[in-house]
Amino acid sequence: MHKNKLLSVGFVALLMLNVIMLAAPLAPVTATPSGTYGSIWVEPDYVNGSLVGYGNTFVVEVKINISDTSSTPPGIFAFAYYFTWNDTLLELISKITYVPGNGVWESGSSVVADSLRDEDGNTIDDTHSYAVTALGVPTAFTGVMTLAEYTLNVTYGDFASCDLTITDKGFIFGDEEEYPLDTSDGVYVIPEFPATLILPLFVVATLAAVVLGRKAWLRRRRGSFVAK
Ligand SMILES: [Ca+2]
Repeated sequence: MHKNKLLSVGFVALLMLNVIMLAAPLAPVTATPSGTYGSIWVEPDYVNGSLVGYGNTFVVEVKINISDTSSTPPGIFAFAYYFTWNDTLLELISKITYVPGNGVWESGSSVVADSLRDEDGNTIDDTHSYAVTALGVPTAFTGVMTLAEYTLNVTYGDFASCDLTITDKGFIFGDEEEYPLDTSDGVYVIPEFPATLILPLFVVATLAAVVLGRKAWLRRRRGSFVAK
């Protein structure tokens, strides 16, 4: 009996662990990247292709955080970057691009580059080149903003991964000089064992253990009753 009670306590603990895992957030909240002069990054930084599913789309953003400190020229007048994906795993469906607004770059801006490129030479686009410069002598941009949103389609269903790569092609600051931003790529992954199945399988295994444990206990009870 004591052994059965211990087993029951174990099963309850497993069930409680299931509840805790279901309630826990799946990803930690990360702080906005900074960098010496600023940063450019992909958000979210991790995309699980299994969760998206073959033939479905997901959206990632390219964001910047331009520092405004006394040790650096305040803000940017122009920017240029490449965003690159693996064209055998993903297909770009659409993109939305932005320029700094909200009281900066008052004289408008000129889009220098907004083109899709085939950088690896397989005739399929794998890179977006985006560059914008302010006109006149405007207020330089500092702070956080989204430069572009990319909608990508999952075109390969097996285990695979690739970087969603950012290449800094030049951020021109208030003194007309180019300073490097900290860059942070995103990662796209179809895991070998889909993470989506881990939790349901754990729940099923726990329930199966409870049922089997109960049956074994009943068999022993019946056995001792017959023996009497
Ligand atoms: Ca290509």
